Amino acid sequence: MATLPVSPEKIIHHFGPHLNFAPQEGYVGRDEPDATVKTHCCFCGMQCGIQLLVKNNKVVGFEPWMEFPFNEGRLCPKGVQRYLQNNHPDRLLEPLERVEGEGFKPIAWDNALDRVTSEIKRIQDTYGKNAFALLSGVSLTNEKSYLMGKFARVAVKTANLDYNGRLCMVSAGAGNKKAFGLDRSSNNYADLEHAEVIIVTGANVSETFPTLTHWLWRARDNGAKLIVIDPRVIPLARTADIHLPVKPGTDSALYGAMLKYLVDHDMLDHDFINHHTTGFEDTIAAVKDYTLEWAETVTGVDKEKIRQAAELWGKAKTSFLLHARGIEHHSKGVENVLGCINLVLATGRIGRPYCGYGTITGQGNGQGGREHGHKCDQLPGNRDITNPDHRKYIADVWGIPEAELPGKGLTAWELIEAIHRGEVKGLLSICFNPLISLPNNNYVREALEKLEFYVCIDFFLSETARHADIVLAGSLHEEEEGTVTTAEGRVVRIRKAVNPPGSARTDTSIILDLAARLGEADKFSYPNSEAIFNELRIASKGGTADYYGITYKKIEDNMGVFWPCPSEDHPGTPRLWEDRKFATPDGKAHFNPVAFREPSEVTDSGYPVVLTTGRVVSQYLSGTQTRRIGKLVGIVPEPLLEIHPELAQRYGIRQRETVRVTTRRGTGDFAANIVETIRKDTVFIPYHWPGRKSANQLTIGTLDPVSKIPEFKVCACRLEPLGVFTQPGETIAFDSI
Ligand SMILES: Nc1nc2c(c(=O)[nH]1)N[C@H]1C(S)=C(S)[C@@H](COP(=O)(O)OP(=O)(O)OC[C@H]3O[C@@H](n4cnc5c(=O)[nH]c(N)nc54)[C@H](O)[C@@H]3O)O[C@H]1N2
Ligand SMILES: Nc1nc2c(c(=O)[nH]1)N[C@H]1C(S)=C(S)[C@@H](COP(=O)(O)OP(=O)(O)OC[C@H]3O[C@@H](n4cnc5c(=O)[nH]c(N)nc54)[C@H](O)[C@@H]3O)O[C@H]1N2
Ligand code: SF4
Ligand SMILES: [Mo]
Repeated sequence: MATLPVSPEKIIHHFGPHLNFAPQEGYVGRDEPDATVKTHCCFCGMQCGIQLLVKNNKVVGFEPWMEFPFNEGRLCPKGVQRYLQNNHPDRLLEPLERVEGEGFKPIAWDNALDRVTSEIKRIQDTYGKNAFALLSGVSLTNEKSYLMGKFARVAVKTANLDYNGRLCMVSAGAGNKKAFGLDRSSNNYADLEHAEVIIVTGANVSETFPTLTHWLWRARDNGAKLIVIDPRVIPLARTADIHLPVKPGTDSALYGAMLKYLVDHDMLDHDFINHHTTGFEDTIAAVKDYTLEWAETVTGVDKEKIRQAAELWGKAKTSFLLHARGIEHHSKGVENVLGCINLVLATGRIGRPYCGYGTITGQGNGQGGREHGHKCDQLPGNRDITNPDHRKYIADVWGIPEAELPGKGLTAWELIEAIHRGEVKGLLSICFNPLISLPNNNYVREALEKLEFYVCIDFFLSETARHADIVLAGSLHEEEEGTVTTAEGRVVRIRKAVNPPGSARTDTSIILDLAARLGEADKFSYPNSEAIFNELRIASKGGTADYYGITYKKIEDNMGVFWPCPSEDHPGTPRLWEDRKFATPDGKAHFNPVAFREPSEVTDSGYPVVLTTGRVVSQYLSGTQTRRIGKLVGIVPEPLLEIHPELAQRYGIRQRETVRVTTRRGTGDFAANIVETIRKDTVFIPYHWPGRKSANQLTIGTLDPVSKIPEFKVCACRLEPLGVFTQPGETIAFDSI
């Protein structure tokens, strides 16, 4: 096959087929690779297609995969650099054991795995089955996510398994299930192209889903109006028709006022509301007092701008509403999501060409990983672990009596609290770095230190892994076969390009080995990842997330298949709800009343400034992977405190001055970046860094009562300039290559 020799430097942020550079034939100045492997980026939920170049069992570079329909070869700065991990000098090449007073020492695999199983048994014999907990993550493939759910319930026999999606998509998932009975974007993103009006709320798309901007620009080229709702003038907002700089924690008031405006001006799809929904009357009753004036006082957004936004939305014939963590990371995350869905249902613009709604899933397999049972309340196929029929079906697939299937366990943050209370004594984590990612990380560190035994499976020594008794050297995305499900709901193939380096092992083989040592070899013997997928297909059959009709071959032949796909002759479902039959028991979409309530911590004289947290384009999540890649470190070397000039002046803060930020949980020091693109009452800190640079020293552990997501997006802080100045790049204190 002819391949384009493209060096990383040549791939720029939004390069498209029209970009004018002349590729040379062959691999000038480079060796011919042994193989070119079509797979997907390991990072965000876009799961851009990419080709990895392999030489001598090492990933040595990449090329765009032009034919993959979502990104058509485009990649963002992280995608361009991701190939540098496999060969990285920090890769864990063998298991490690902590030796008191000496630090980590290499240990043989057999000894490491025996120690893990004997500690699981000791802790469970002494304190009960649920005293051993597991934390999993959705950078893992569907196969591994499914396997972790089965491993916890069938091999470890504990109820306590949860996952890092608890910090991510659960508010959206809970809201979608309430409203639609199913949790997926209603349309694929090609339906953005001819949407007349697009609302993007709480999603910094240009930095967090850069290749999605292409579809937004295509819509703009076709005349779409864009409404951006964000406390910051994010890059996307600079060209928006309307930007609503909402005060963090007040979105539900904004959506309520917009809904009232639609009702008062009869901008409603009565036919859709009457025939295909329930709950409309109660929902509008809840917002009857939400005038534009009231909304302005609560949200801090000019009432005329709210009116304009409601007017645009109300009059559109086609539209798309997208949101992400900006509205979901709240103690009322589910209510915010439902507020958005109410606006969509009121206008009936869903599940038709160019009429869609969806949360933008964050992690690589954030979609598939939230369907196949490594959540504390869930079984595969997005089944409910408390539903007797669902339990029976999965118990049969797994070959165990239903009574042996554990019940609902604790969520991620509740597990940390249970460790503090002494109820959970042992922990296995895979693909999760809670010490950076959970709120109030001083409290998390104390919990890790209280554990009698902690084992971590990772390919780098993450900050959390440093607290482990045993670290098992696992595998990267490109070291195992599997599937993931993109933010659109498209199931795609992850291809193995290389073997894990040194004596590192695939995650799957580690889990299967542990299951065998726990005496369950017969239930955990799969010849390959495809065999796990084939069991997952059966386990998901008849569930709302039905993958039964999807096979590896079908995915490969079609470059992906959209679930639900209930039979092998079914083509998959890029657009949901075209038949107007929703997945709720009554087949209707459900309006849900949303009354505004304050965030869990509001500003006062002691803590007068709103703190919100999020991301930058060049770093990924807890940074374990991206803080090790020099070129990415160089783009944003350290977390900066974004602050408006007027607020900075009030505290005498100057550009690049180190500012001490204090909340009721902790303090951190951050260099100031004085910008006019943020509200005057709010500061923003990206959270990808550890130690004194960690935003999560400051954040609050209050949970949404339904989804149990922490309130990362709003708490109260105070600011103190320290009189110390740094220049960009001066404080780099992290390993890079
Ligand atoms: N570069 C990069 N890309 C990523 C990731 C990454 O770490 N780095 N992570 C991936 C993952 S797992 C996720 S979940 C996604 C997250 O993607 P996003 O949700 O887009 O990212 P965030 O920066 O967390 O938050 C988005 C925006 O919410 C705004 N915001 C804060 N408070 C509020 C509020 O109360 N209301 C509203 N309307 N907006 C508010 C912030 O100003 C911010 O611009 O990104 C994915 N992509
Ligand atoms: N303040 C604040 N905190 C936040 C957020 C915020 O906006 N603000 N966002 C939250 C969100 S949305 C998210 S998703 C979480 C993410 O939080 P985490 O899930 O803790 O973040 P990751 O960096 O993905 O951690 C995954 C770890 O698993 C490893 N890993 C990755 N892939 C694999 C794999 O395939 N196999 C194995 N064995 N290991 C793997 C990585 O090296 C890393 O150490 O953070 C949350 N925390
Ligand atoms: S947009 Fe997401 S999936 Fe695509 S290259 Fe960037 S990080 Fe990777
Ligand atoms: Mo996330």
